[in-house]
Amino acid sequence: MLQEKEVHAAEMERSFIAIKPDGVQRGLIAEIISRFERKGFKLVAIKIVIPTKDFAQKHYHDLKERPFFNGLCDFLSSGPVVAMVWEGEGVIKYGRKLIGATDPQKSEPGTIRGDLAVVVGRNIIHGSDGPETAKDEINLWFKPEELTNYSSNAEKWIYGLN
Ligand code: IDP
Ligand code: MG
Repeated sequence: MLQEKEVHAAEMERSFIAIKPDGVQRGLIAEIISRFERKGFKLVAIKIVIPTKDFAQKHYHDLKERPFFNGLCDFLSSGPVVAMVWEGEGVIKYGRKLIGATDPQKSEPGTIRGDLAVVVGRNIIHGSDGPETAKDEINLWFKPEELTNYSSNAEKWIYGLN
């Protein structure tokens, strides 16, 4: 029989979150990380990279038919990106809530894009939109050995575990 803590660990979900080149250049790394951290999500991988255009095209492959695809991939590969994996209950769906709507004009105040961005082409952050894309994106950006597994002391207070 699994202990409560083991059940909890097995239920933990992971999302790929990236601060795009505009967020990095505007000095918003700490602000964005802080919002995920204060919520109670756990950072399990992080690195700063300048993706190639080919890599950006892989990341956004679902959008290759869209008219903005080329500009989007040029933009993502134009400078450093902070690539992260965040872990926590419901982190994929709730991470998207923290981020806000794709178009910052439609993002609610209080969200990252609502508070910190103005136009859709420079919306500062990426977040996985579902469990399958989260898995694919984590595998694209990170090697398995770059992902950490650890428990934090805060977890028992965040989740109410004994
Ligand atoms: P998401 O980032 O909220 O998941 P997607 O529809 O997956 O939104 O689009 C990926 C990225 O493509 C957006 O974050 C935004 O940077 C860019 N994008 C989406 N729609 C447009 C558009 O109409 N014009 C320019 N860029 C766009
Ligand atoms: Mg998307």
